[in-house]
Amino acid sequence: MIKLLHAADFHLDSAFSSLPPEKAASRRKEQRLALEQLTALCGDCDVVLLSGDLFDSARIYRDTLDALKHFFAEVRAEIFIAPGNHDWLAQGSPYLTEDWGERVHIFTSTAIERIRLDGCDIYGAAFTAQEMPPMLDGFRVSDPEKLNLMVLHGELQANSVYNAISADAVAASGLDYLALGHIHKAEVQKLGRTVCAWPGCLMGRGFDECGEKGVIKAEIDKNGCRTEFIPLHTRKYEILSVEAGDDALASVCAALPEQTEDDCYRILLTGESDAIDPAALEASLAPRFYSLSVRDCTVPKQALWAAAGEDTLRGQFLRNLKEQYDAADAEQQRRIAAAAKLVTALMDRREVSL
Ligand SMILES: [Mn+2]
Repeated sequence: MIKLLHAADFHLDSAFSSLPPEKAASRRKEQRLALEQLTALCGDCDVVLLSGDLFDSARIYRDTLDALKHFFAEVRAEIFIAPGNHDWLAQGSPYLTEDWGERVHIFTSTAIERIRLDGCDIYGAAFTAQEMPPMLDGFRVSDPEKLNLMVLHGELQANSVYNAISADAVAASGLDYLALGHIHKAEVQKLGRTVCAWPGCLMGRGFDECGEKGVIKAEIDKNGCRTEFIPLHTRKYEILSVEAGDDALASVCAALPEQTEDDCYRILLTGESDAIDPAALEASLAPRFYSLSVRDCTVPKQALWAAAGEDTLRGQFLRNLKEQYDAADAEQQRRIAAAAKLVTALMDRREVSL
């Protein structure tokens, strides 16, 4: 049985161009610090598979190379890297110019190569350009009796310019585990008898990378594979939709989970409301977040009883309700107003959120 850690898409030294320079620099520092969490997770692993895009571009700070080397030096497992479309293997790439240590194996060819370990064969290949044609088509493992793992960057999407991988090619490969990168959301699928997985990116960098981010740990033998997603403690990006109601601040506070101080939130105010002031809300809520933006997506309240004077079914219905409304206490009024809103929305064939 082999224990492995599978990670990808670190995108170290991302520009974070939407942030002011000091905040962008501190986010890059956080990326380096996230590597320290990996060291502990690799403690009981035999093999570490890193499926590309470890660097966001060819512009890499020395601090980042040192942090990555430090991580590799601390890990006792054998480490395998398949460069991807952001860290493709070009002349001058740190994959070629730096000394990464004995246990770090970096695939350098676009043709799939094999590295033999006791008990398992590890296959892999490298992007040598930003775009790559399908690399897995026609591949078969050399020794089906052994445990066969592969590390590769690419996506399961026909016509992708980033090493389009077909389900048929995976199913025919004879691999036990295909460790992929490129998709920034964790996903595990079984294609034929091959477990095919993306761990997602190491940490969120924007609102297109929401939720928890982390790595996959797996235990594999010829009888099967058990995978587990392990989230890292990094800043999260979340988008939260909140029905604004009459008191948007109270509605947001009621909808928030605990402990959002380290996270980046975008709050979308929805429903019908009057006089939302997103800037004022942002100012009063800001201390609860690392960063916050509030967007007003509400529609103006329609004057609820405006059509009560009409000589129509709608008018009759609203007049009846308005009589009850005027005689009711506050709680009943809330319910009667909700009923009036709901029915008039249905009459207008508008979408209703309850
Ligand atoms: Mn990629």
